[in-house]
Amino acid sequence: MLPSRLNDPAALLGPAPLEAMRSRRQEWLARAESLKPVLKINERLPVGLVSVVNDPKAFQGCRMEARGAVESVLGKPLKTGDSFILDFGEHLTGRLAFSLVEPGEAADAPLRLALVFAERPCELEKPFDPYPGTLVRSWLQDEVFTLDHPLGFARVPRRCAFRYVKLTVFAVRDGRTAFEKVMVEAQSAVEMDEGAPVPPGLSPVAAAIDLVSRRTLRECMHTVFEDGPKRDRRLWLGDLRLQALANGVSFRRFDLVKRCLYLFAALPLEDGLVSACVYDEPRVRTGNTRIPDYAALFASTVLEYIQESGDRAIAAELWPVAARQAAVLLSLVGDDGLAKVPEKGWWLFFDWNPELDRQAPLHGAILLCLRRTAMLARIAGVPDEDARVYGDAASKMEAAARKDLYDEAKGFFVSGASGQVSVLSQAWMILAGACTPGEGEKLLTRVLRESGALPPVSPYGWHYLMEACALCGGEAAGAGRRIMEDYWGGMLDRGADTFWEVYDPKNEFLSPYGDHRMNSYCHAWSCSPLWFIRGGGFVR
Ligand code: RAM
Repeated sequence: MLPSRLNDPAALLGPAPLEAMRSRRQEWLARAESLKPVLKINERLPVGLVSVVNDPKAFQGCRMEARGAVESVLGKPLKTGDSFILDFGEHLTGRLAFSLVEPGEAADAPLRLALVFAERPCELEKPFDPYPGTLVRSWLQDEVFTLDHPLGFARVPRRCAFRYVKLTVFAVRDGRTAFEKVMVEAQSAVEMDEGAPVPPGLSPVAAAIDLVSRRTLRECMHTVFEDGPKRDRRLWLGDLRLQALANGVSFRRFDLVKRCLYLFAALPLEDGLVSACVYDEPRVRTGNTRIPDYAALFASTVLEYIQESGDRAIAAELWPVAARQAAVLLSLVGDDGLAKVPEKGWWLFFDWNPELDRQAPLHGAILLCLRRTAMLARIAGVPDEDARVYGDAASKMEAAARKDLYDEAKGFFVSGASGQVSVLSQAWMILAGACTPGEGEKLLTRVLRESGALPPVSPYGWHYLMEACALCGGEAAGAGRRIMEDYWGGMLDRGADTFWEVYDPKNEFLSPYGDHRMNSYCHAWSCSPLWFIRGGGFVR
């Protein structure tokens, strides 16, 4: 049995944390504002012309083929119907701009251009419409841009994320205007070579994954850590934790991590749970989303930030937020010490695999949260008698996990009424300390051989398996390295120059949104191999 007050968030440490959060909101917002980075803008030029070709052997059935030098379209008088695709050589985030000249007589009529920006060839393979997806169509990056006076410098207003851009001349006074130069004003809070140098002695595959992870992270670092620069362009706590880990061993821009922590602290939901996401544009505000497994990561993210940056003062400052997360999350734990999947009002994420039973992962996430909260309490200077509740609650949940969620016959942690065996149930239980690293090592090596164990489908899900592997060490660490090389290396083999939101080697068209073109092909949470390569210690 849990001590009864642990089941009652209002009773746990009283209302003080919530009141402290409310009273400090303005101060935290002001601190976040003072840490807003000035973005670095670099002009980037296209490296060639390409066209999309259908190829059943290529990923998603299409690929780019080179079509000559950019110079062949520069200076050439434009005609209605002209169309070409520029390749910028790597994923960029920013605004397309160009300068136009008059090759002969004055350009006396507007230039109307159709633009399609693409992270991957699939976005240019066929028209976006009819659009079958479930997310709003406007995330797809097509624009019509009309320039009244097609002479001199012009900039497309929308910030886009892309490697390729298709330009089609809808209408122009034929022959009166020409592109002199087409460029991207690429933006990020960081430059590629900033921060820690690439460690020497990496294997070729680790070096390639390191580079693409770093580029993925750079592309997601703007005035906040965004989840994806194409979509949703917002700060999510689950993504932030992995970005912050990768940032700690690469760009080391701790100001941006701190800014994001303040934003989450200042913009919670009514009951003090941190919102799973917050918006930064056009002004900061809460995203109103309850994801327990994200809120459970708040204390971990603060702790890891302290470990990397040495900024211990933030522990006491953000302590009320961490305390409040533990209190609200404990409302999901029954008297028997087991986490219960709430019926409504919450979104349990963990991965994009809809078949995942989330009860055991939820149990692990809350247990991990309690342990990290107890650690943070020590740094924050919380008196032992107040901090003890977290350790006590963790012990109860650990015992309940071993008693009721471990299936001796199957030899795995199981989840929900169906007793599902999944990769993620093992990973979260191990990370939460529901078993020893030695037991975890055996569990992981077995679950990876078990064909019936449900796998994740996103780099986010696979990250937590790799983190469990790194924690257990031994054979599991080797398995972690192979997962990284196969899964992230698999994206590289399929032409990734940034890592993706979703990747299922068995289903190239998988999308949580009903259209693979809506997937984000430069996605924050997939940058975490950088952390394993540079800090996790198992991938040299
Ligand atoms: C989507 C994004 C984001 C993720 C949430 C849960 O909106 O992919 O990265 O954190 O879902």
